[in-house]
Amino acid sequence: MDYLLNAWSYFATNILQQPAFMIGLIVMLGYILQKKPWYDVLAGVIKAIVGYLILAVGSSGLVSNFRPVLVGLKDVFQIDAMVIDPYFGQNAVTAGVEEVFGKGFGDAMILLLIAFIINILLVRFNRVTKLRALFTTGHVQVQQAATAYWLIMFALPGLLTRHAAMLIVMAVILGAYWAVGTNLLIRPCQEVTDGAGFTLAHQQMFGVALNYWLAEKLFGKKKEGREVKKIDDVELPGFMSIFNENMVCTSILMVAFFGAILCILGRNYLVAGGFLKEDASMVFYVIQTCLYFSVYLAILQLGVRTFVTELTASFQGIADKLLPGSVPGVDCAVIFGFGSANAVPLGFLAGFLGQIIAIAALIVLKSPVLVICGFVPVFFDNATIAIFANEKGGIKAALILPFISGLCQVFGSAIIAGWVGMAAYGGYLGMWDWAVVWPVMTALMKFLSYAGVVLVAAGLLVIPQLEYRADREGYFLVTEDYEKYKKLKNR
Ligand code: ASC
Repeated sequence: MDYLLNAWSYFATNILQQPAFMIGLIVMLGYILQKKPWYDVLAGVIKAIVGYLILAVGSSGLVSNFRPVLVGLKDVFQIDAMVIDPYFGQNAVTAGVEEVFGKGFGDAMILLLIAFIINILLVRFNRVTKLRALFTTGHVQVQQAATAYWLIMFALPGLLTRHAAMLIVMAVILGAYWAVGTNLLIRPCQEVTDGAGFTLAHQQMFGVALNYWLAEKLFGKKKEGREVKKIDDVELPGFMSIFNENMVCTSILMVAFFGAILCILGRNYLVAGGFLKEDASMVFYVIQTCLYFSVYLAILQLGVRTFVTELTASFQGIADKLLPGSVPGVDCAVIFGFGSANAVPLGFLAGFLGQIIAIAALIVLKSPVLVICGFVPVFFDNATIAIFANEKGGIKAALILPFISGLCQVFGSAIIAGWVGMAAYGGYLGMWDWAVVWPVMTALMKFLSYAGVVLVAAGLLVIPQLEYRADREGYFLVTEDYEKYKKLKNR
């Protein structure tokens, strides 16, 4: 038994939680199942791992460059607030779970394993479950397992003494959330990428699905046949046309907006915090810091290009032999390599504005829980939502929907983290699904107890059934043969 546990823990820490190696393993398995020669397998695995590591350099560069700036607002204005950010959320769980529930953090990792197995089983039996996607984004799974662990213990205190039952309930809910959320985004991803063959496995899956639908309903093609104006259709006149180029647009917007925040933080703060050298020029520091945004974004997109083709080509082996009709779910940043590149900075800034207004409202209303924007929700959620919203509803949707999402992230997180007691430990996950969907699920379980658990699990699992019923012909075709699917839909 010990031997098995050690092997599992080695696999979990080094592969399952490290998306680069997880993707490498999937590519290896996929190509071996396709009986490719060993050197093709090796080359594919290397490109997949290196590509993913490049993506990670881009995304963690963005986070480490901008997170201190946002968190600094808390110090400068001396507000006692929690930060909405997955890493702060995870720290809060590690710091508080023992004190609040008398339980260690170790179980959260066993939860991760069981939930992952449930995801695989749900996809294996997809003719019944109608679920087609595997969640592969390990670092996000760790953060989610930790938060779900807290939320469900809070909702069902009766389970605290029944260890096995507790883990099973948690794993069923989390595994169903992974399988249903990734599945919801299969068609939107196929449409935005023109059939690249992946879906997103991240923290705003329900948020993207809802906003994609809203974008079409509220901003989509009108009956009169008026075309939707997408971001790339906007022809800017005169000097403004430089904004049509993504790198220029991103850089100018960031210097204007983040530059303003850096100036509000002030030279003294930046020097004391070790960000700026005593004798360095503030002007050039601000310009350089803001331009790094474009740098990391470019790196991130290079990473996406490097690994996505390997992943989706090799996954065919898994879809043919092990999990028929399935697709891999990947990090939301992968979508930044598709759709309109300018949706990324625009969605981010619109969401940021929404968050700032929501935070101001919390302060004015004297909310007992105050919130500070975390970079990860404000950027990765809202930029992703904007790409999808732009596809269906054009530029208006790409600005308005992320703005509303910013409000949801702050208000939703303040309510749930205050209620379950995580705010006291300084952080909450804060991404869209965890600010909107999980609070609703937690409330159902808290108020209805076990009936709530059944309701939540059934509510999740019925979603793919409804999707299937809405489009029996196209449902499996959209992953199995996208060109045929397009013909069927007359695109
Ligand atoms: C998250 C998280 C990150 C980012 C990254 C985006 O939720 O924990 O590090 O988003 O996955 O690429």
